[in-house]
Amino acid sequence: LTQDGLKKLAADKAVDYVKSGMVLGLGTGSTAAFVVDKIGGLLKSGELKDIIGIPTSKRTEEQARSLGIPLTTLDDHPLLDLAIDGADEVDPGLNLVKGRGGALLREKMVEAASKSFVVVVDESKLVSGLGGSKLAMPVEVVQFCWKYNLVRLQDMFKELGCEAKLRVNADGKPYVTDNFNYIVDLYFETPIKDGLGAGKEIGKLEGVVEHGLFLDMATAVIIAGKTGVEVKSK
Ligand code: DER
Repeated sequence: LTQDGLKKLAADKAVDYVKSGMVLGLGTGSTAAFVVDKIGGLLKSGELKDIIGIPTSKRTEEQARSLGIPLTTLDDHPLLDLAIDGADEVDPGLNLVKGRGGALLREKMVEAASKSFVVVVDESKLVSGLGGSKLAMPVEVVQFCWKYNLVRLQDMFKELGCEAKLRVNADGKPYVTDNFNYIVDLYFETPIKDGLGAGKEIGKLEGVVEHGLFLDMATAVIIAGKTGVEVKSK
């Protein structure tokens, strides 16, 4: 099975948790896109009814709209039944790194407002410690003096061999999130030991809007691997 095949397998399993009448958080990224596709199909076939979705990004909103999934917002539905989304890293305690797709702020707002939050990943996302993939741990920062905050973030984690980079588009211009902010990506040599502490410290920095550590938020993680699909829950 290709990685996409595994993502689709995890996505299909997650949709079993969706019941008619639910208010759903719709995730962002390639795995979440399979979930949104499947929900659209079940609504069309009538197997699912009375679903209303809250998208976690403009691109998920567009995908959901094109599938005819009725949409709402946190303003009108501050409590959701279930959110389903992908992740970039999953540690043994089901803590996550998310945000490489740039949607971390809206994802965290929606997923924190959901009674259940089911994560869908292929086995390549499993890590022993957060930051362990040596890939980006994103932090959303205001555009104003973004460099000042990039330096403060890099210094904060210098013992972990952290390197901070402003996320840019292919044309070299800064990536701008749906919320008109920038993203500073943190790359760690050594994984983060105390995720809770790290999250708290990052959150204290004035001008930092949100970070990609989703700690103690997932209620279940669906992992698709060579040997099949496994569900890990809290
Ligand atoms: O950016 C995000 O948070 C995405 O959900 C990401 O974590 C997973 O994206 P993928 O399913 O395309 O790997």
